[in-house]
Amino acid sequence: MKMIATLAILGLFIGNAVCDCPNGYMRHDESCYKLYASTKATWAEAFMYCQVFGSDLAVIETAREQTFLEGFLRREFKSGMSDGVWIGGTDALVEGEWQWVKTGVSINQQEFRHWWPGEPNSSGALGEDCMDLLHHEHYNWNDERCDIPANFLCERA
Ligand SMILES: *[C@@H]1O[C@H](CO)[C@@H](O)[C@H](O)[C@H]1NC(C)=O
Ligand SMILES: [Ca+2]
Ligand SMILES: [Ca+2]
Ligand SMILES: [Ca+2]
Repeated sequence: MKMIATLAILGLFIGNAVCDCPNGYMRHDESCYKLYASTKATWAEAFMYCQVFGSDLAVIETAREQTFLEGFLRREFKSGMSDGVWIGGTDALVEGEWQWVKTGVSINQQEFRHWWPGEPNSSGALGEDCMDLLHHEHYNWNDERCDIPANFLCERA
């Protein structure tokens, strides 16, 4: 009996260790997410912020993850936040060849892609090489100028 109780407690402990995210993160499936809603940074700064805290700019690989993040960001949105929220895609190395920086995986070849209609549009004279989720485009994917200060979304395992 005592043995079983010990095992049960141990199981609970291990179970929690697997399921818990660090304080301030939101769990979904195998990932923990943190939206930096009151810090605005360029894409490169946001990339570094995430790394400092043991995470990466978010990588969206499935429709399920996209749907969760749309709901999460919609709930968290409040006035004062930037329209766009940085995530971890860029085509800064080769124009038009989008990749997730964390993994180096080609976004163009990923089965799941979720660009807003008309995006990426490389708008403006300077073009747009960094990926964000725009509130006014329902958190679908957009290419944005990398030097714009915006809120950002980090993800960790
Ligand atoms: C191009 O993308 C920008 C955001 O990066 C958006 O604000 C703009 O409306 C888009 N332009 C067109 C014509 O879709
Ligand atoms: Ca992910
Ligand atoms: Ca581009
Ligand atoms: Ca764009």
